[in-house]
Amino acid sequence: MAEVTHSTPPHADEVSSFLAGLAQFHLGPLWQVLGQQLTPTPTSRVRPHLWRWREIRPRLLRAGELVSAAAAERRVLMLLNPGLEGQVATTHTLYSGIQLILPGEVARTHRHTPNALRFIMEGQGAYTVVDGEKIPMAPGDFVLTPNWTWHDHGNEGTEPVMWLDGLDMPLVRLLEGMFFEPYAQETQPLTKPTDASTAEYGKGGLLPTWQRSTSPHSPLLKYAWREAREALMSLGTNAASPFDGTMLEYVNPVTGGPALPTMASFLQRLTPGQRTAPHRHSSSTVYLVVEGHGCTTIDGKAYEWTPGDVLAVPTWCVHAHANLSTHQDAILFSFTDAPVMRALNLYREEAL
Ligand code: 1HN
Repeated sequence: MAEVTHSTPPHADEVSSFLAGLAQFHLGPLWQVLGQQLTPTPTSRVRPHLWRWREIRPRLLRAGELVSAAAAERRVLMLLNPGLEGQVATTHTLYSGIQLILPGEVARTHRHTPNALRFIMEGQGAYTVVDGEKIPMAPGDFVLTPNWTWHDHGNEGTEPVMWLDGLDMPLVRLLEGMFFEPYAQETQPLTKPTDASTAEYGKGGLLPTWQRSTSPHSPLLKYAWREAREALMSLGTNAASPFDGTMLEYVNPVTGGPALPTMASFLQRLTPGQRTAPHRHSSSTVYLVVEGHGCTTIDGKAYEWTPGDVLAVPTWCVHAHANLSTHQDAILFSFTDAPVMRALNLYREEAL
């Protein structure tokens, strides 16, 4: 290659006409964008946001009057992040919504590559079926429908049932890994005993010797509320995390890892008056308030919550929780994209 030398500096108009001629070849000068790309810390368009149950619930019930489950495929009000206009996303990686199924309704069978989780908020009598296993669902239960498992829902009770859905759909779309398939019939045959995964993998650390799941998701598909709450409340609170209080993870009982390969899920307790220390991490979080009354401060702004409220915390935002009650515990359910960040060596956490 010939050596390039500048005897005279280039004229500004020479540079700008050079730059203007690049776009037609789909070329661009990196030196103009490097500062925006290599930010010292993550920059997110996601905004902290609180969705209030008293605003969601009546609108979801109204949707139940106006739209049938059959017409909707799934009757859900999406929790749309105000910083991500036009996107179906609660954070940049996580989607969440509140689903309603009325007595007698069926939400037909399908499968897709996004992983889904559910936390039941209200109502008895609903069930989900995952790959031929019927799973009755009651308030507080945490239920998985992992990547590519056939699933449908029904309500055999007498009251509306509502739950929080959490999916890794924005991440799957970014990665262009979306596949979806409807089942040929509305419902799938029941090929396993009811709650089979609880019988096999949900009995307190006792696992079958003749089989051991090697799947990338938890083989336990339901974590029942009674056991989860009891596990949380039976722990002492002295040694708890300064940042999270007493916090338990819903883990894969075989590996001890996250219940789903892309999403980690947690239940945490804040004792009356407890205030956690501020921290931040390179994972985004969706919180659901299960019990109590408190407040989460995110980058200096306070979000006050009561049961049923949902809170989105963007990545790398400083946050701290406070239980504002003097006599009642607060319990938060949450899910995050931390497993993805850890797998890619992008996870960081910082105390402030
Ligand atoms: C889905 O399949 C369900 O099965 C709920 O209940 C919410 C949101 C986006 C894409 C698929 C369900 C969903 C979803």
